[in-house]
Amino acid sequence: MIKKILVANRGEIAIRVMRSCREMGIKSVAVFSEADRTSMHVRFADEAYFIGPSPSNESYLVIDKIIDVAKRSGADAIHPGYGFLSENAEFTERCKEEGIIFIGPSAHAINTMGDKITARKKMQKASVPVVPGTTEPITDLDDAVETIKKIGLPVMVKASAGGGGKGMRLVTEEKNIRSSVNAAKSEAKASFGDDAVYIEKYIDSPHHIEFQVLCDNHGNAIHLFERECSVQRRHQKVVEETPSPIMTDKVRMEMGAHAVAAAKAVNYSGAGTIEFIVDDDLNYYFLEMNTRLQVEHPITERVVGVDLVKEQIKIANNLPLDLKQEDLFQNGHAIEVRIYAEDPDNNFMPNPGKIKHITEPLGLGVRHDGYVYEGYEIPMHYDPMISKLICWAPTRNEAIDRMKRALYAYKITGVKTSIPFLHRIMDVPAFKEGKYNTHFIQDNSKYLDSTKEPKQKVKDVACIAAFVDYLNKYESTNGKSTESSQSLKPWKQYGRKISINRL
Ligand code: MV4
Repeated sequence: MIKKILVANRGEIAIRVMRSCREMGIKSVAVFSEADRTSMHVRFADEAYFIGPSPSNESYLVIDKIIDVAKRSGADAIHPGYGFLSENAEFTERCKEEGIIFIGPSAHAINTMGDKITARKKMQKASVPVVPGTTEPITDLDDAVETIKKIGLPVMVKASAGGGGKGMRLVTEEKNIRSSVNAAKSEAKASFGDDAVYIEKYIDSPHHIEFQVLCDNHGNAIHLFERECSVQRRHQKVVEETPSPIMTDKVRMEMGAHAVAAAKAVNYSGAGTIEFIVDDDLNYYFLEMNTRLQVEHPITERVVGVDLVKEQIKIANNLPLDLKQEDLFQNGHAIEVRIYAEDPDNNFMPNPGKIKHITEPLGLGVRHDGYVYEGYEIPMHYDPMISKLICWAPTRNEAIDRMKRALYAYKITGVKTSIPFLHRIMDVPAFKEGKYNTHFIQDNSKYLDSTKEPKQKVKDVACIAAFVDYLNKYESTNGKSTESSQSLKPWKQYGRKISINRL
């Protein structure tokens, strides 16, 4: 049985993993770079080891360094979190060679799902619906033109080694086919060292809905229902919720069964996510599989009542799943928002810096997974995500109200954050009605773009002008009350007339 886990990550996810370790009586080992000397995950762990310079390719991404710390600390297993080495097949192989348990799937599963053309073939064989398109790399431009005419425009040209929005091109006109395929190929070659591209029919205004799966090493596989992740900005998720507002019980059960079949097709082990794109008529298509624990896993944990990290560790210990599909159900509604150190009023520019003050929201139904503290300086070397706020309530409307309450109570100064933007999302009619797709943010800029309402400085000036105007009137009457000022003292009257917050 695993007694000590090296957490090959930083930030909120490192802490999240260590929390489950502690509950299970497992010791945790942190690794940290130069920029992370004062990071919270270092204090949270039972032991911590320095692994070099701040850039991740000189620290968190260096396989030899991670393996070396695992050996020196006597860790039996490595949890990779998300990002960094979490979907690196070479790393999982190295762990195996060194006799260290990698908490995650095999290199085979990572490689098969990592190559989108191979994954599409596998899914077709397993009768999982994929987007209509090609299952072989495009080698001949004339063939490409023929295929596209058959599928019908518009189409997407995608890099086989891509994913998460990288290396994609939309083709809307026949005359652009050749140049788009060529451009996609050279882009794919430059980004991934692999110029294989394939073609899919373009699904307009889709939903992004994903299913959480858990698979043990004894052939048992279950799904833990869906997460609706359509609120995205430049392929970055901003809000996630479960259940999906558009899902029906019938489609949910079908998609869940396909998600389990998809995972089984690659002999999956551990926690994984099957992504689908879904149109407004609830036609759904496999898009890709994420072979790791995901950022948005807490909403599933809250609604299904399962600690996913604990399950990952039990599976890594070769224990059979004790959860049964028929015993699982979705209880209530959970929403997660991601808080970034970014300025939403300045094109989401990263805003690293020192946290002057932080008050984290608390109370019924609120979970806050973070890592920053007062005086902490957010390094510029890593993802600017500060924390995740997860709210649960019996119904979706109550969960939204609770999220608004928690966002209102969440105070951070020193760095700009996306909190005001997230608050605005909760008030967008289409979000409240649950009628949104992946175009939500661009479609609702009139509600979301703060530059369309007066800036705080303008409000301040308006306030001062109103006060000066008042003083002028007061002084012109020699301190005697006028009709409008009546008998109130100036400050009192000012206070009643003008509430800064209401301006
Ligand atoms: C698509 C698509 C429409 N049709 N594929 C973007 C991320 C990557 N995982 C796949 N993506 C898309 N693939 C076809 N055939 C639209 C998108 C897409 C998208 C998908 C999920 C969530 C947000 C998105 C935003 C823009 C485009």
